[in-house]
Amino acid sequence: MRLSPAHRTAPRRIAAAAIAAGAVLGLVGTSAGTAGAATPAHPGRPDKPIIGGTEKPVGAYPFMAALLAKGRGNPHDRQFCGGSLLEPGVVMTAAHCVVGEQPKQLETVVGRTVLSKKNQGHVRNVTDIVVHPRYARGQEAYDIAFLILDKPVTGTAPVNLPTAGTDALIRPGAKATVIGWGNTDTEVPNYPDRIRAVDVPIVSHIECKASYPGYDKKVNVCAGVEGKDSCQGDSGGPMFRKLPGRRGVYQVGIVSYGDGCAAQGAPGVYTYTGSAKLWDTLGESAQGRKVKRLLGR
Ligand code: 4AZ
Repeated sequence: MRLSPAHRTAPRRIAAAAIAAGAVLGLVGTSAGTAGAATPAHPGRPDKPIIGGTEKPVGAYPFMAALLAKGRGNPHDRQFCGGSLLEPGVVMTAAHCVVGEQPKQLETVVGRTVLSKKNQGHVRNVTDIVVHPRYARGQEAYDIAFLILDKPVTGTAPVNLPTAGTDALIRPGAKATVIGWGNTDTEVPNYPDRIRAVDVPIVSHIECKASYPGYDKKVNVCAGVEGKDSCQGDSGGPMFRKLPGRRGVYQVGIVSYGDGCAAQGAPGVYTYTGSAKLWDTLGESAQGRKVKRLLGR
């Protein structure tokens, strides 16, 4: 689901809560209004600012995944969330993207840049969806889930995760990057076919809690500034940092929610992937323990 009608009519509402109701169903079920956001009617304005970002060349983010509703239409119209390759057989995304969905309803494509280009990247079926055991619909925290793929994606370097419990990577003011095929326009729905990226500053927990009462600093991190943010359709995708002298990038966040997009005083909220509590509590379910073993955590 891209732009929820609830979001359009009630801009102060937290977007993720609205989305939790039917991430995929909005696209798979009927051709409801929400799916129309990415129909051929979308004008495509590549020069417009994700919000405030730029287009990226093919191959720039090999670990990036798109979540697609299974079907025969153009993948651009079927994309509803982002994700990232964590292991050859595991894609990480947001819980609100996939909660309540059946693996058969989705597929994922890893390493594609232009959604409509079917020859780009690696398409995989999903055999299992593992939602964090503490994620509760209608609430915001623990917004993380894992897709188990039918076949591993080999020859692609997965994204790195921070060592759990080391918060050095989320120092306020540090520069991170968020990528996706989400809405690029704060006024009208505009979903790009080519991936976009924007650099966003990490925002302090204090500032973030002031904007969002449901914010949990143990498992969340905020980023963004007026004009630069993730938006609808970017959910589940990665926010990451490039570290000097280190190969690859480190994913510090998963796009989770926000109050609108790119507005002053309303940074984007991310699931914090370096959170010790997030990974510890994943072990509270049998499925979560399985994922931890798969990831060697
Ligand atoms: C969403 O609804 C969404 N500005 C994603 C990111 C943000 C807001 C909403 C952050 O998917």
